[in-house]
Amino acid sequence: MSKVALITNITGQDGSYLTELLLKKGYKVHGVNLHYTQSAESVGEVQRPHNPHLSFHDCHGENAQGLDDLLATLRPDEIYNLDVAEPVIIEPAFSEHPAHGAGISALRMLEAIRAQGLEHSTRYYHASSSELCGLVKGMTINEMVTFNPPSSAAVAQICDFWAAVNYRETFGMYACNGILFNHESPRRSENFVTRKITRGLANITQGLEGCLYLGNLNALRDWGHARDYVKTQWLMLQQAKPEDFVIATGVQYTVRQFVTFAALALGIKLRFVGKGLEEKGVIAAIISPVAAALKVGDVVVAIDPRFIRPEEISQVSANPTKARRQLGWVPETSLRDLVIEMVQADLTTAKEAARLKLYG
Ligand code: GDR
Repeated sequence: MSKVALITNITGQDGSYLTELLLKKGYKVHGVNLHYTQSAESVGEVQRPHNPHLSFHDCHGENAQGLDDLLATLRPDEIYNLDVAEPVIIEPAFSEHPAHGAGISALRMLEAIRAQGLEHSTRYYHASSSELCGLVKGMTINEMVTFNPPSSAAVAQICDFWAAVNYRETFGMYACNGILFNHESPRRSENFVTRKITRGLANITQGLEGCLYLGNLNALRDWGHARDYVKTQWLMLQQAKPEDFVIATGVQYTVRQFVTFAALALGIKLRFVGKGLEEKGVIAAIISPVAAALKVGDVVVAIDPRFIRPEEISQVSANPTKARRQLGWVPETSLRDLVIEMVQADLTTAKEAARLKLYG
């Protein structure tokens, strides 16, 4: 008998990769979007509704009865709640909206599991993130960290995190949290800096944009590939007992380094000149014909203060030892390969857009 999995936010980046992983493992996968706030593109296998092992359900989190009915019908072996409050604090005015109802959906899901008498048969995964750790400056994050949420969305995520812990300890449920550090891919939304960079630079090489405007180039992040990270979500539900895990590569890079790697993947050697708001990324050499539209000395990266966050989490490093030891997980994709994959995907799109512009 195939196992049955229910995935919330199935059309997001992680939902789509997790769906592909579970389908390969022979699961029957059911998708539901509890909120419709996420703008991430619908991708991969999730775009192919004809797959007989993949079904979609329309069930808003606010409609608790709908969720109860769904669980009663499906009786899923595993639930992956990827319905996270996304902060995306680019400008302060945007920082409030993502918190709406985020914590409630975790509690509703856990309560719905109990209401259907599934608390000892259904395993529950919750997608927490390093955003919870917030402004823990100069410290390495492991599973023992004290949270310090830096945004309303992170406060909502804390509610989700403790809901899973509480139901595990109070009702003996198999519920666990993955504290995932930044994980990216060609399916990442452009609200995040990695995709903004790869798409922006790819567009620049094709003459579709002139300059990429960014915020804090010194910000440090631990970036992994989303495809690698969803494997840990599955692994967490296959253990003898439920626990929470920090998932990261353990290595940090600056935004400036990510830009440099992305430019190199497009055949451009960048040189950064100037300081603070005046810093610019200038083309020092063109080493591949991809960037033929450009010339040495062109400014392709500049700072726009609107993208500088009022409070920056810049020094949070991760310790993923527990995941390596207990889950046997190590990230398979290097940052270099992640950057190349993202750049190649965006370059293909940019070339097509440039062709349409030329002939369309
Ligand atoms: P983050 O991701 O906030 O870490 O949250 P994001 O890619 O948005 O920012 C990473 C760093 O880049 C700096 N930055 C910019 N960021 C954006 N978005 N746009 C810019 O122009 C820009 N310029 C510089 C930011 O200041 C920041 O330091 C992600 C999300 O997935 C969260 O949900 C998750 O909790 C954490 O990762 C782990």
